[in-house]
Amino acid sequence: VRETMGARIDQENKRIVMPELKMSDAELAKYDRIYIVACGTSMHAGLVGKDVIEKWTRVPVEVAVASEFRYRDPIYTDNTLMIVISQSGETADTLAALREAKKSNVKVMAITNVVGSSVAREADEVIFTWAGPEVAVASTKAYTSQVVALYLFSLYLAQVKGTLAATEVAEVVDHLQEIPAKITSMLEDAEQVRHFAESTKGVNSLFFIGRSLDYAVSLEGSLKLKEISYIHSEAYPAGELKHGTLALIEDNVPVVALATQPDIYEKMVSNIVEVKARGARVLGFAIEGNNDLAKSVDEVIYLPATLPMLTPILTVIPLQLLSYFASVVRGLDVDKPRNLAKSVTV
Ligand code: F1P
Repeated sequence: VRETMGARIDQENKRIVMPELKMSDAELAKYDRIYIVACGTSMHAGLVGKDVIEKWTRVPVEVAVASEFRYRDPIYTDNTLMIVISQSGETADTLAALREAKKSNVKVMAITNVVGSSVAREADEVIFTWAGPEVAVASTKAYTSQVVALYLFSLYLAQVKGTLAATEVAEVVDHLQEIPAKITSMLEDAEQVRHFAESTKGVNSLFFIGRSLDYAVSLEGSLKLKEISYIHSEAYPAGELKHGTLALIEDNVPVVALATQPDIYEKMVSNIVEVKARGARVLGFAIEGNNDLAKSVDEVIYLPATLPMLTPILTVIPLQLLSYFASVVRGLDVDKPRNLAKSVTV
């Protein structure tokens, strides 16, 4: 959590401040409907943001793919806020959606990495992520920092609307501050992910399953795999498998099953049992201290414990590493994926 981020932690009071916000808190508090519009990885960050904003502020959020949103006739009310997310700030579809919204006088807040970008200039409000230059084409740290920005914004909105108590905000802040050390330890201990990735060498299709926040993150895991490893993959809401897609699970199909959310853990296990019964080879993700998941899967990646709402920031790390190693093992250039531009400006 950068000191310079548009939404940041006030260490002393364990709350969030947004010193660069131009609108008043009273104006922010009146928004009761949010559209999050973005492309690719940034859209996936938005999906995590949706769950978090709705949980902490009770404001309904719709996440839309920018390339579709620009052709819609969105229903804007006086109290609609649009959040556009774009690492580069130059993605054509995202920019087009922003411009359409501006024509209807909708307040637009941008989450972007690039100061001076079109999105930053044209939005009414900006949260800069200060993630540094994206050296590789595929977004990785951009995702993490966008998700963090969304957590901070959600907490700020919850403070302003009074939907979370100061003690609840302080608890999240404490956990957020422990995240960087946890990510470091996960990056240092990547052997198991490498091993699983190597075992996918001859494989041409892979599934990710999860529920709730785990499903949102699994979409990003699946996109990374397509982008840099060129492996067909699908992220599926685990409970939806039984409505047809289960037919594609057969002997040795790798399935990455995210089971980090305690309230729906049992339901996830029953979905894992279903795919195992059809011969899938399952890599499970569980929170440290959960000794149960190992009974139902082939291998387990343990994630450091944090608040369940914050796990997406951690879960995405081994998912990104999985794509990285799957790409390396296939002899591909991870930094220059085919058919992908750093910013898609057409
Ligand atoms: C959106 C995006 C990235 C993807 C690639 C192409 O970019 O789809 O998620 O990794 O870089 O563009 P942006 O709007 O976040 O810059």
